[in-house]
Amino acid sequence: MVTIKELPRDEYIELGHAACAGCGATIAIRHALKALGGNTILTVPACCMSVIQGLFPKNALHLPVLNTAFETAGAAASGIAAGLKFMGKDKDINVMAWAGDGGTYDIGIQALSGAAERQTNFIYTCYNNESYGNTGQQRSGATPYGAFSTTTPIIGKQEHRKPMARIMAEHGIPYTASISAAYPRLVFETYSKAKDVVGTRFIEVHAMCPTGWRCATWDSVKFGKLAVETGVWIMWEKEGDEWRFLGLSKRIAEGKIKRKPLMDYLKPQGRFRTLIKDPERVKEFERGINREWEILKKRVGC
Ligand SMILES: Cc1ncc(C[n+]2csc(CCOP(=O)(O)OP(=O)(O)O)c2C)c(N)n1
Ligand code: SF4
Repeated sequence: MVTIKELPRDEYIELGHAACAGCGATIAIRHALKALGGNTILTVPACCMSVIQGLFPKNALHLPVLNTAFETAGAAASGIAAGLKFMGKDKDINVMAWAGDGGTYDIGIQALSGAAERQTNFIYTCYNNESYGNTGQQRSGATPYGAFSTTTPIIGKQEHRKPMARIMAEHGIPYTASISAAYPRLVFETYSKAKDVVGTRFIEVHAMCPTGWRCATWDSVKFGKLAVETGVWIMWEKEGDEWRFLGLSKRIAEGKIKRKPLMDYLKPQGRFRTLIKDPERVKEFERGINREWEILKKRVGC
């Protein structure tokens, strides 16, 4: 694993961006861009990242950015990739779509799935803060079972989240990863690897969002890590036909460490305030997580 000292000093997102304190998406893009470098064109659909960039004419990103409509990240990135190919520049310039979970799991899945099926040459990042953050924390297909949002019943979401990264892996694309912004060195390594792959690459980054998760900004990284330590968020990659667990999730899968108690993660977050009062619903939350572990273990072959 790369050491902190070995990380490139180049910064492509400047201080003074407009994210909330403790925003995981910002940690993730900082380290993803350190890996991809300056020869990168970004496309960003409507989401927190459209705001994080700053207000025109200022921009915290040192890269060309095509800000686009909510549902179009996959289509916009396909257009940029086609243009670069026509100009013979597709080998020198990375194309990356950077979209939220609403723009990926829900409204953007059609354009993304089409682009993946065509094996379009680009990286698609879904930074998953588990709600529609930019418009005030509405529920998305990524919001966990039992979490409160402004469009769920007071007792929280009634459905389990969609396994988006697994759905993308099953498209047969050459690279898929599920990682967390709480581990920036792994973010850097994942994008360094994805950079050299040709074709559609899908990376989902679990992105801590203290505003939506209703937790302390200074504990943001702690909660990102707790999601992995309790097994709620699973880190893995699929390279070619090979599935692998990553980081701490690998050690959990191999039985080298035990998952921390689920309540360590749920209890301090305001969005789970009503869920934790109902033991049956906590069990249902856990059932959903265990189901995903079992499916992934079969894919990995352990
Ligand atoms: C067609 C359409 N519907 C609704 C909106 C309003 N809108 C802008 S950003 C956003 C939420 C984006 O959520 P997500 O993709 O999860 O990213 P986040 O804001 O959480 O970063 C919505 C609903 C829009 N721009 N276009
Ligand atoms: S609402 Fe969440 S994802 Fe959006 S800028 Fe704030 S912390 Fe980041």
